[in-house]
Amino acid sequence: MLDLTGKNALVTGIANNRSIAWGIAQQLHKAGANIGITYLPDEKGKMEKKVAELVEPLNPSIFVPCNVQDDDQIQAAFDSVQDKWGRIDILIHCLAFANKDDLSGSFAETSRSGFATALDISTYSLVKLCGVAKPLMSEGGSIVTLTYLGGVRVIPNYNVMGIAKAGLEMSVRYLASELGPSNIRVNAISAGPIRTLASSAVGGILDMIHHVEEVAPLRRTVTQTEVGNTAAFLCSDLSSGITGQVIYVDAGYEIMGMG
Ligand code: NAD
Ligand code: 0WE
Repeated sequence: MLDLTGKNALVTGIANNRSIAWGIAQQLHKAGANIGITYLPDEKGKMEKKVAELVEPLNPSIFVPCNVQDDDQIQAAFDSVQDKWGRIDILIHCLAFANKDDLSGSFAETSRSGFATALDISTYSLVKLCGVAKPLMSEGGSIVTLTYLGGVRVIPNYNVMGIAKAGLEMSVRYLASELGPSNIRVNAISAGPIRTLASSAVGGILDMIHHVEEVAPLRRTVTQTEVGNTAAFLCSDLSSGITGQVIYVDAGYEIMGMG
């Protein structure tokens, strides 16, 4: 049985009730994990209030700000993990960002700073969080990140995010190799397109979703809950032999040649 009782799980990337991270947090909670939440703070504290209300039913024992571009905030978040839990078993990395201008038009014209921002937030943050989490994963652990097919194939307009996801998937392999001897597993879930805050801000996402509904073997898209269930599996002992992998949760779309 899938059982996460007694496991401490830190979940990043919840912005609202459509976030993939919210689907994951709910399934981890259902499986019995203790939940800790980090959120991206804004100046007015609006995000803090919104996310706090949303996650209340999960009784999070940790609720801390963490902008992954700020090393001090990352350290403070893991200091509170150390204080409250003493140990962490599960880390969910479920965030990405590129400037909106860099998700359309010419990839060749991506600015140096836009490229750096996308890779800092979407790729380097996994490396950094793993480095800080490692000493706290004293009984082994499982780290899961979210990626997209645009890191392997050219998907129109995904542009610099494709390079960020390619780097993310390769980071998963290097991290899995390095943390494996400490019994820490690192895997990625490659989700099919889902309507979320991030994806809805992208022009043409609805057409893309309709395309997947026509072509994917299951003739539909996937839900946050389905991604959450796969994350729960990857965080549980049921997947104890799996590390360094990218698992597609995409209704089968990735296998198709005439996509
Ligand atoms: P979302 O907008 O709900 O989540 C993105 C999160 O990133 C937000 O919670 C936001 O606060 C956070 N974030 C952005 N910049 C940050 C920073 N500097 N520090 C900390 N947090 C920051 O959208 P989502 O679709 O749930 O995205 C979650 C993950 O899933 C991303 O990695 C995305 O690439 C991936 N993904 C999404 C889809 C999709 O179609 N929605 C498909 C495959 C993979
Ligand atoms: O990884 C993502 C979303 C990434 C994303 C989205 C935004 C929109 C708003 C990163 N940064 C931003 N910045 C913003 O200002 N997905 C997998 C969803 C997605 O995004 C696409 C897609 C799909 C699918 C962009 C172009 C084409 C397809």
